[in-house]
Amino acid sequence: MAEINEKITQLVIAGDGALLETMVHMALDTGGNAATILDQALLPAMDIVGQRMKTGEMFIPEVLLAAKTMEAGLKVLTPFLAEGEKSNAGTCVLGTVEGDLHDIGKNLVGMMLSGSGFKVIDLGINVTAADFGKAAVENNAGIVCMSALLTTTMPKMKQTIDHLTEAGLRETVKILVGGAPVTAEYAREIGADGYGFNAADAVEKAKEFAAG
Ligand code: B1M
Repeated sequence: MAEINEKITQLVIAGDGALLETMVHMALDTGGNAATILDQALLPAMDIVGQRMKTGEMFIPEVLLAAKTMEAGLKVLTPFLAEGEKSNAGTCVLGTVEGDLHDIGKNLVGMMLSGSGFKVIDLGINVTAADFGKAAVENNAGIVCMSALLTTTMPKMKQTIDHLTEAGLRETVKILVGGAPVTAEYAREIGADGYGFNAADAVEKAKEFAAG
């Protein structure tokens, strides 16, 4: 299994979506666990891509291709990852904050929340504070979930929380934040109700909120 995982990692980095899908199917067919394939093959690939991006070994078009390939792998894994209980746990409004186009982690969070019985209103990327607020009201959401991947866009989380406070929504809406540069300490500082280290942790926090 370690060999297949390593091959999957290399295919994401190389941006070979077709072969990657075949390999992920093969990994599942030979008894591989979806969460393990995610943790040990797909996520490490994006870490390597990130390092190479930083050192200038990979350029944006190559990173984009790797990201698309990662998404193709995630699509294959989705039905296996999201097979949690199907209760109606409540409604979450989810999005990547304004100015930020990264959506792989946010999509993963959405998928796992759905799989755990939450109704997920996914607003996509580059979501403004006003749009988070509007969607929370329109959907009577109990949780607003924000993702940020850039240090430069993290302050948009605070801006959104301020907006929700001004709109009088802070009594009824819990706020959950996450993303690679975000920490539990930062979440506390900006007045969020919770921080998710990863998608599974985000679901745990959302369940705690729903339980009251
Ligand atoms: Co960008 N990028 N990128 N990028 N990119 C990073 C984030 C970076 C760390 C790379 C690097 O330099 N090492 C760096 C940020 C540096 C910083 O801010 N300190 C960076 C940069 C600089 C940029 C640009 C500025 C590059 C440029 O144009 N010069 C640019 C910005 C564009 C913009 O957003 N305005 C840019 C662009 C892009 C692409 C478009 C090419 C592409 C995104 C494609 C896409 O998302 N569809 C991309 C990618 C792919 C990355 C890396 C390589 C991978 C991100 C990823 O998908 N990881 C990334 C390096 C890295 O993170 N290692 C990088 C996999 C994903 C599953 O993890 O999103 O962290 P992640 O989600 C995790 C947790 O964080 C958590 O759960 C998930 C795991 O289960 N989580 C939550 C996420 N959201 C959550 C919400 C929650 C709870 C948990 O509750 C609500």
